[in-house]
Amino acid sequence: MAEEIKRQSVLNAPFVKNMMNTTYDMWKLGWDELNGGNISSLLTEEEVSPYLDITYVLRTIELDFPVVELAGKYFLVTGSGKYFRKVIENPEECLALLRVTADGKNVEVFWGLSDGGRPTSELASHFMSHIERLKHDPNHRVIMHTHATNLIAMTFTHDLDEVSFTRTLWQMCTECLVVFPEGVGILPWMVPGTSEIGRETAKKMNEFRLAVWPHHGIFGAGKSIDEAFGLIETVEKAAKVYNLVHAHQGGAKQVITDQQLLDLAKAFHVNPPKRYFL
Ligand code: 2HA
Ligand code: ZN
Repeated sequence: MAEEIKRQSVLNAPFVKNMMNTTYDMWKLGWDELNGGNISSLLTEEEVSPYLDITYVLRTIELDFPVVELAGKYFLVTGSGKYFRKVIENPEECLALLRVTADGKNVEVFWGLSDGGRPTSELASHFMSHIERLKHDPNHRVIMHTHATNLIAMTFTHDLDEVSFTRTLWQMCTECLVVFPEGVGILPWMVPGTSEIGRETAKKMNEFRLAVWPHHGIFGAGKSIDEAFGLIETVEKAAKVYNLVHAHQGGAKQVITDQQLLDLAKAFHVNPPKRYFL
């Protein structure tokens, strides 16, 4: 008789706990009202198998955008229509652990979405962005989307040119240039939840780890949930400073200068593209 394998509850898995805590933190920051926001985290079979029987598929969900590049890869994702506020209370309903099938046309669910739900409505943007980021960084793991309040506000008052938007962010807090020396990408306004916005977001992920969706929110990519969150948190902080300064009559009396930005780049060994400097 086959020896019974003792598995720990997936609720004890560090990747599930981190997702529960981070979604709650993001809701508390006011970024993820209602069902706003979604996260996907790439996992290895070695990480997943101590917690789940990977020969036992609960159900298969068809994708309308094939992603053969991700065949066989495991992801923990937030569910469509689920509230970040509730993930911590009910992870098994709000999250899903899944694997992309060999043909890239379906995902197999191993755990979660216990009420019969579907993975995030932005799965196209997540999966296509993972494909792009993995080309640049084999250690890439996480795509995070959120409705960061100050960043959204800034997309109404600032022009949406990538160079000038990035420069303004860098000028607001000294460490911004060091955190995202490649700058931020900006999409045109588009209808969310579609393969088209997925393709455009992924195109930006070729060059950037941050892609702004004007009047909607932001996508961030990282090697971990903490890194993707930290990137977005840094942009959101700079956008908040921008909004505070511009709410002030007369606006900024001085900003961090180009020479100071270049001094920072030199001191921290980062290489921001030349086009950002006037
Ligand atoms: O998950 O944020 O963009 C809801 C959204 C869609
Ligand atoms: Zn959104």
